[in-house]
Amino acid sequence: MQISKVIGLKIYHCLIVLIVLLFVACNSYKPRNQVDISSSWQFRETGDQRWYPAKVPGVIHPDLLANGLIPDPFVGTNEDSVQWIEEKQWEYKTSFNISSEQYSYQKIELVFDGLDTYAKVFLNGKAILEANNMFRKWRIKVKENIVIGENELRIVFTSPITKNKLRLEELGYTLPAGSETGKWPVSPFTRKAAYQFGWDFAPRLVTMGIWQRVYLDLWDAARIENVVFVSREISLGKADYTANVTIFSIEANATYTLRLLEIEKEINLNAGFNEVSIDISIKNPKLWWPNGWGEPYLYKIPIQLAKGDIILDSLNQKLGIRTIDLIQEYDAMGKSFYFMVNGEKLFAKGANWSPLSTYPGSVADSVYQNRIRAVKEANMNMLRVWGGGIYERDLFYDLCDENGILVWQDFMFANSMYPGSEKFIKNITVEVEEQIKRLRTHPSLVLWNGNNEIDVAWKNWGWQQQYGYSVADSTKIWRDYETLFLDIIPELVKKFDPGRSFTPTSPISNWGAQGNFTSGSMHYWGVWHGDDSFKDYKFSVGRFMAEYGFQSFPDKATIDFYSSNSLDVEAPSSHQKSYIGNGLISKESEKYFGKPIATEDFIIKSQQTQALALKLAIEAHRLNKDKCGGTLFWQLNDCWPGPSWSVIDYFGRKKLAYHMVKDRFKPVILVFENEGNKLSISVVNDLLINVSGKLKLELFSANDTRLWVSEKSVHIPENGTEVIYRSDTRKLLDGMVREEVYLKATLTINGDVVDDERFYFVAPKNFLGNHSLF
Ligand code: BMA
Repeated sequence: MQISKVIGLKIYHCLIVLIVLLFVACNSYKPRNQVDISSSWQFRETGDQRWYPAKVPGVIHPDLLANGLIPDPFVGTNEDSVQWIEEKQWEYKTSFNISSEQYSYQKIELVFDGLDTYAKVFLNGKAILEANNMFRKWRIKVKENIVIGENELRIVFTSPITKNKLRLEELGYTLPAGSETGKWPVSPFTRKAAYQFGWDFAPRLVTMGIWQRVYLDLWDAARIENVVFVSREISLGKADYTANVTIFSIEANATYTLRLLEIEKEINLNAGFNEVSIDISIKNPKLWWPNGWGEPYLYKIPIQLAKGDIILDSLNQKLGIRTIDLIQEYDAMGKSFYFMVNGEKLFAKGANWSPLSTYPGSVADSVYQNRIRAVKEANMNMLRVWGGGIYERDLFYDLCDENGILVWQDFMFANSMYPGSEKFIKNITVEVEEQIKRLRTHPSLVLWNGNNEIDVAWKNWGWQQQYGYSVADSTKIWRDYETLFLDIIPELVKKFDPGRSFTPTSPISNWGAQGNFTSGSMHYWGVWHGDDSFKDYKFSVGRFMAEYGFQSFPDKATIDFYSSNSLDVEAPSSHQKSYIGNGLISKESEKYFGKPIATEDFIIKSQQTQALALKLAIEAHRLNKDKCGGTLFWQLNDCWPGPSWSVIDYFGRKKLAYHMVKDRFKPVILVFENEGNKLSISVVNDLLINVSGKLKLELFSANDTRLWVSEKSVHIPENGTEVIYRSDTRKLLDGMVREEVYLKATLTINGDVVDDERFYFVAPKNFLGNHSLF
């Protein structure tokens, strides 16, 4: 009975396969189809009997939380009590159905956009993949393992700690490991987001899981792998591009039709990957402009791959027509670092972007939309995707394209030295190639940068002594660095994205010595990590300010989420991850805004202090736009709720500094400068036009009664700066009490107020009026 049932079933399966084969043979090809595998996922710790519902894309911590198995790691000191998760082995499984129609595709591939990180994948019990890199995409041919009807997919995640502990011992010396806080510094060995191992703004939550989309890719005959437009000539009248279309064909000597815009081409392909080139010319092109300079116009280029009447694959590829170059040239000051966009010198204004969550795959699209809207509204034109985080999802770059936000893209390496084993380098090589190919199509992408701070760290942070390296170890470690960042990665950029600029590291110059402010990119941390005061921002302007910042506390509602006793914010708390702690916030805020009278006052004062720091820095950078190519403060956003350098907190609540930055990034601003009794007002203009305006000066008493007014016409040079007013504060005060008056400057262009600024003759805490900020 049993045997006959089995035989019956086998015959039944054979019949279906036969029918399917016949169907393929007799029928025409079908269009490519993708089927998400996002439902019915379950997870468990290996060895447990019980499975729990899971969310995919996602990772283990939010799944445990959703099932009530752990407290929220973002609340109180819970982070400490969930550390056990990182050393366990976790399993995810689901089942999905395949119809005979789906099975009839010639190719069935299982695609993981991202697995975090060491994952063994089983399909219907058979091992089909061993993944080892969070930043890679995995595509596996599964036609021979899949069945019509129900299929089971199971993934086993091994802890990066367990996995790499051994490697630590093998090496014989310890590698610097970013800001990793665990016992075993494994992060340099693990191709996984560094901030998840602990950072000075992030908790240690070493996640595991299916952090990006999983789907089946079903296709017949051939599919489009990618399309890249290489510019040949861009002039006022036309833009000439070559579209390089990479197509994978199953059969050799197969003929297809490729359509791009109105061009149709018969193509004959080999089996495997083929590159087909089509030249296009766009008459009177509309250019893609960064935010503040015009519309970021995007052409949508339809591309179709067909066989006979069947469209096998199609997509709409965006094209933003612009030229962008990073100019690093020796000049009278040292060596420049600025971007030319469409032939104009750009002053970059923006921020450093870090992941939106400790669980980056779980972030809703709306959060990305919200943040990029805030970036645009704050008059920013550039974001730096920082190397201790993740290569962002496509949506991020799409939003940057659409909103004119240039992207400085770090490769994901930060504050660590990396092993140079052949296997590891091979893994990185694939990762880098994949990411270049994925992101090079975005007009917003302006720069590939090798790593965050490793060069300056190796040369200045005393790692050699700290880790007790022998000369031989030191030589080897530095050689491994050079291989990766001076050979392999730049070669890959040159090969796959030759038109894009590359820098091996950021910063190029270390802030420690004044002489370094004459060349290259700079992370200025004299304020915060050094002993400098806010006044030093003025004298610490490098050729491109890629990082600088000051911490503050988030709004009370955010603090209430993670701390039941918001009164403890001043005490060192588990959410303050910077070794500097809260002392510096208190010290600087008391200096400018006075002693806080209660917790809420402390929170506000911390935010005012951060806003003041960013104001002083940005003004100094913009005033020096001849020398300095841009200003990107640290950091735009947060990955969890807590005090940090961010101007928008984890929940999207904007701090006072956000509003300050938005104001100071306006295209045309007035800047007050005061040295001794000498007072001046400058205008900074980022617009590409010369303008004439009117400067109105008004002296007010502390209770806002106007004491006098004067007006003068001013010339504002295009894309430049100019001092438009000078005076002596003693003359202006004319015997009045400093604490009791302030000066207001208003700039109008064609009757519109473009900026107004107030100058106080004393520190904000000593001013006798009741003004909200200063
Ligand atoms: C910069 C960043 C981060 C860090 C920040 C604040 O150096 O690259 O590593 O979080 O400083 O310390």
